[in-house]
Amino acid sequence: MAAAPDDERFMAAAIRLSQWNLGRTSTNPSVGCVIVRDGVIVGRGVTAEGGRPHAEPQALADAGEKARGATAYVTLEPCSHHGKTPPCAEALIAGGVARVVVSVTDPDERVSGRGLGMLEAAGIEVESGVLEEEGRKALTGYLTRQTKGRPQVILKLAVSQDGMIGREGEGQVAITGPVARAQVQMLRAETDAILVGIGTALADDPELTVRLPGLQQLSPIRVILDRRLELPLGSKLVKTANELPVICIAGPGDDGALSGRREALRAAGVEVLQSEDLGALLFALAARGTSSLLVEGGAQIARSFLDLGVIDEIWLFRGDVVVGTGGIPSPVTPARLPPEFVLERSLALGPDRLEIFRRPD
Ligand code: AOF
Ligand code: ZN
Repeated sequence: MAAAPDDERFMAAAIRLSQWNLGRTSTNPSVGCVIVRDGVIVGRGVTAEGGRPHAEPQALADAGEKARGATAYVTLEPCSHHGKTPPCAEALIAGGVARVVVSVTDPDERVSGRGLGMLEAAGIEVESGVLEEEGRKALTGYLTRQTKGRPQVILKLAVSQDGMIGREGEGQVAITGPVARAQVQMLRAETDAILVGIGTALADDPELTVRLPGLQQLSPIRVILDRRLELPLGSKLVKTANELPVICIAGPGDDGALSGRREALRAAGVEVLQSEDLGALLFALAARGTSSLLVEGGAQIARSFLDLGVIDEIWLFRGDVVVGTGGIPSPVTPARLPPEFVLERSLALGPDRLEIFRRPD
């Protein structure tokens, strides 16, 4: 049965609301819930920062007595388990809602189908799959970690007019302007972790934080692929490691040769992990609750992730400048894009342009 237009309209509102806390609820997904009575939204809730309380009890509290007989729209199936909070399905039952409309069922094995089952058993009318495609997009990080055991991976590249990402032997080359750079900071704020290779860390001495006013506390954890543990103790990354986690990923084996470096980095507050390969690294990051990973540099690393087939989205910032001689070619340009990716969004950012490509599931 096709969803009623009103159901889609209110689910769209719940999905928009869910974006409010994207990047702030890890390891929990950011879920949105609106409660509707006689065609009017009477309660709103979104998963709180840090993941709890969940969306539904907040929307119910917001609606108060008006929740009785109302319809709740939730982007993810209400939970049925006694975790760190009581089940949301129970809260909806106790709140007296007559109908629950869900976008995406929860793959978490403690919930999966049971949340809907509890509601139905209590005589509540239940519908799921409303605006499912949009709902899935809004929950991509969480769903990828639950179903694939790895974070959602976003590759960000800034490419000049002549298809370059920088210049050989130089640190940061300005490819895009301030509006595009602010957009990159927004993207960082919405992701759990950011990754660069040691080459980029050495050449640029980056901080990899969010510096937009008011959003500084949303900086992702920083992961450096640093096979031989070369990250300098004087780098900005190491100097800020006590305020915001930095994880250096050493290559496999060779314990003896690296032990001095490892101890020095650890003493400076850097976490050092060893990983066999990128697949194992992604698995380890997911196991510690990372739902989304932003891969920012450089070309070699972008290629390795692309070759492994684990890039879910490519954010291609197309700059206005020409790099010319000595340029480092981008592994991805609009003309040289892995064929499975489709353009999802294209927007102007001052003189530059952002194109977002997605690999369909
Ligand atoms: C909901 N509403 O807003 C969210 C849900 O560790 P806990 O007890 O907080 O449970 C985490 C699980 O709760 C998570 O894996 C997912 O299944 C669900 N998240 N559920 O009903 C929400 N954020
Ligand atoms: Zn819940």
